[in-house]
Amino acid sequence: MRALLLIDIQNDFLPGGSLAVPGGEEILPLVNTLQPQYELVVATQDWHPAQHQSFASQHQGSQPFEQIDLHGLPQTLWPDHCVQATPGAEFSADLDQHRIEAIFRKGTTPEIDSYSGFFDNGHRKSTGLADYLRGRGVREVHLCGLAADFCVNFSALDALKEGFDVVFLEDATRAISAEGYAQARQELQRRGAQFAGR
Ligand code: VGL
Ligand code: ZN
Repeated sequence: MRALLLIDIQNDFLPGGSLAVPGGEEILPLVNTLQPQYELVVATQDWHPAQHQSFASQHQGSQPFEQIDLHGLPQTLWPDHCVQATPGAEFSADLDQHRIEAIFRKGTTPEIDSYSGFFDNGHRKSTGLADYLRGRGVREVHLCGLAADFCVNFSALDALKEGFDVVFLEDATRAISAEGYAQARQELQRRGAQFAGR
């Protein structure tokens, strides 16, 4: 059984959003075409409290995209994005949502970021996604969405660690940084992810 994971296809990661991923909107037609090819479609949603400590606005004198140490973990500081119950946190109106059976929210704890849809960045708290997928009989996870070098990448890494076969749908994702994605891709390949669509 195969599942399609739609990672963070939210307004703030799309044109006009506060953390727009270059070309992010280009994936939407393909993502919508792909969905009926899967028995199960699941989405993740970045869902931060307004005071989330991954936001540069919460650190005096810091700018977005700076690197800091946050409670012992390396952290990129971001513009405020995907704040709970704001329009930026909503899924794109151009995303077909009718086949999404479950939505896993992440990034809700103010002190720790959560790129992966499975665990926070410290691997302390599970979202329950892996158990949900196993409960549904899923063996193979295909990933698409935003951003290739952050949330799609870390979700794919955790899916591999959880023992799923992983396919990274390259045409249906876009990266914040091309160099960051090139590095992430090598590591994913080394760990056994497959790449489809390029
Ligand atoms: C993401 C940075 C911060 C993502 C989420 O969805 O890739 N990136 N929060
Ligand atoms: Zn975030």
